[in-house]
Amino acid sequence: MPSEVRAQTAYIGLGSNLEQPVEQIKAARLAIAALDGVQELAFSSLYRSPPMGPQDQPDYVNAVMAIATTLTPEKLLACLQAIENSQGRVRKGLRWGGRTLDLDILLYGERQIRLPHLIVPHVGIAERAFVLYPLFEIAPELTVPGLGRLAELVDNCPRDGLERIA
Ligand code: ROI
Repeated sequence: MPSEVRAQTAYIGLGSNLEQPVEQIKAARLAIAALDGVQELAFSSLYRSPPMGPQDQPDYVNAVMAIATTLTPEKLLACLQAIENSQGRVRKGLRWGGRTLDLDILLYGERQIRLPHLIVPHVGIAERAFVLYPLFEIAPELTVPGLGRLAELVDNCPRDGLERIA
């Protein structure tokens, strides 16, 4: 084992539309920042957005967090899933139905990862205003591996009702 592991910058997407979404996002931010091997670098504003997918569910609150981490992508994913579970995430029911907390690894350094349970950059990132706009707020100069400049992705993605929460 190397005695020092180089930290990578990773971006995490946070979303919630059940059980006091703003509080869910704030609690998740603290839980992520408290993980061993994780340091918070930046946190976007909170955004409200109409649901993508089935419309008979509440609006979402979304945000993006930048971290420096020495965790591997798979270990980070496991930690994020543990936080989702501890905040009452129920993994059955309708696909694309409401959720108390959704934590996605959007980007992990420059890496492109294709595992059965983990695809990075996150699937659909280029079509999701609720991911691109908060990401752009904290990392306007970013290039998304395989997809190009974030600024250009934002320009090509309508806001779809996304609003920054004051
Ligand atoms: N829609 C919005 N607006 N925000 C989300 O975070 C979100 N997450 C999801 C689905 C159900 C696809 N829709 C969403 O997983």
